Amino acid sequence: MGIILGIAVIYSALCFFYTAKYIIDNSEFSLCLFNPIELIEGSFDLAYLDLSKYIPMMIESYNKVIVNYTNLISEFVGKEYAILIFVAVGFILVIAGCVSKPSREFAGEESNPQEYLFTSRPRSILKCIVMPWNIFVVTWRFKKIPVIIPIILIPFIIPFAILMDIVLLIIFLIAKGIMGARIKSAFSKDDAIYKKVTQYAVCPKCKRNFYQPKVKCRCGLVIDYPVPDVHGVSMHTCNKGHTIPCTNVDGARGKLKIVCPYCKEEIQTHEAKPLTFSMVGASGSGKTTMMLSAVESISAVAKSKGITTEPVSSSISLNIQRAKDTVAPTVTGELDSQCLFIRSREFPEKEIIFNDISGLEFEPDSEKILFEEYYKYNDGIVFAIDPLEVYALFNSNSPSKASKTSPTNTFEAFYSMFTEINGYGPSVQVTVPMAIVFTKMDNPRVSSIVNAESSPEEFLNKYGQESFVKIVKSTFIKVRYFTIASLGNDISSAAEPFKWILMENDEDLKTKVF
Ligand SMILES: Nc1nc2c(ncn2[C@@H]2O[C@H](COP(=O)(O)OP(=O)(O)O)[C@@H](O)[C@H]2O)c(=O)[nH]1
Ligand SMILES: [Mg+2]
Ligand SMILES: [Zn+2]
Ligand SMILES: [Zn+2]
Repeated sequence: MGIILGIAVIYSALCFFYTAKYIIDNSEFSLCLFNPIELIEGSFDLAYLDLSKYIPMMIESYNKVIVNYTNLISEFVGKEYAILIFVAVGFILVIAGCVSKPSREFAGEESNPQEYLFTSRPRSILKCIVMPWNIFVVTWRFKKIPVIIPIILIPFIIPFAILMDIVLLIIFLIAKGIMGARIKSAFSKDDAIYKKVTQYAVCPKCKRNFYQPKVKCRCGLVIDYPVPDVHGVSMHTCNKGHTIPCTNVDGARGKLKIVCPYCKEEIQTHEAKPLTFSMVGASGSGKTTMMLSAVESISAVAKSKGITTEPVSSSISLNIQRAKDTVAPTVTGELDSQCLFIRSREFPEKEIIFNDISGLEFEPDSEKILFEEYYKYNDGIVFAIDPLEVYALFNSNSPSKASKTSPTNTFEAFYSMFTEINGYGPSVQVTVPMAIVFTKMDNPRVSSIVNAESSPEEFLNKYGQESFVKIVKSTFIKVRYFTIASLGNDISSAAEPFKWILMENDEDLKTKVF
């Protein structure tokens, strides 16, 4: 805005200068336009167009009108200075209008409180045309009565306001074109990077998934995710005047305070590509312990390669990882997903999200929306099985045996919700990787019964879970069985199911981390 207005003010000031000269020389008014072409060949003194040569009738009648004003003071200062004083006052009122507050009103709506660019605010052309006349708005807003002053002086405001309008409009339209092109190219560049590096964002609180979140300014105003647009090309400004980066050059935008557009909670996304695991399995099957050991083990591997991992949720913090053998069972109502950021100089940041609620530990009805999101956006499913439970169930003589939790029951409950939410038909082939994990292998009793069979599948077949093995195989294209220990001397196996899923989903992690 400053540049556009600056050029317009300088040009009209030059016009005023020639006009003033004309008035003093001729004791008469004529509007003289500065003509820079004349400057090249002629002298500075003559570099103007005298409008009385082109529209003599108009200038003549104009002089008849203003004589009523100038006569009031011409007795005291002489005719030429009387005209000059009035014309100068008119010129000053026009300039004052242009730089006044109403001309600098760019605030965005309440729903997105950030300032517009001068060239992109709503009805910007109209607002540009109104600028030289804004002295009326200013005086009216001030105390209403003072608006009489510009109304009385209107004959002196009109010539320079019209001149200013024409000059402003020409420069404005050129600037609008240039800004439009700059916004377009900056936006497509930024959007291409975002689509490639980040893809989308996930809320660990409400599990919903969206292209871009909202951003909270340091003053508390919540604005749309800043991207190069009508609010700015590299910086945006909130309605209270704070600047906010609108590209992720040097990771600036990734450091902003993020707000979920749905639940409005403050979250972290860092412009990191989210990779989401959903943990499935009966209560006590070892999901939470496996997740903690996996985080610990992945962090150790990453560290040895100069990669930083940052667990942001308290439930997977370092202290909890260390005390995992005493971890409290997942409590109903504690629904936040766990997030871990992975940073390296070699690749863009990644966000690993663990959805550690089996879904079966809750009434699906009361948490329906949550689970809809939970099972919709998945990069992999980790299905935990406690082999000892399978074994005990098979050897049990209890008459209520059929209703006890078995991998088949758990899988069926999960599968019906999973297919319903995703709208899959009965014969669908799911491409999401499915890791089936036998936990607690550090326990000698567990490892002896499992290792007695040739493979985990054989174990399940032998102990009454053939149907589970079959449905999983027919539904999921990518299935892999793992046997892990989350406690004991060596917990590195706990990371294997997660590594497999990460490698299936992300080139950077596949080639640079594992
Ligand atoms: N020995 C051993 N115990 C485990 C292992 N994984 C889990 N547990 C124990 O099994 C119980 C249930 O584990 P938890 O992770 O809370 O299961 P969740 O309900 O599926 O999250 C806890 O007492 C854990 O200490 C393991 O790999 N080895
Ligand atoms: Mg748990
Ligand atoms: Zn949310
Ligand atoms: Zn602000």
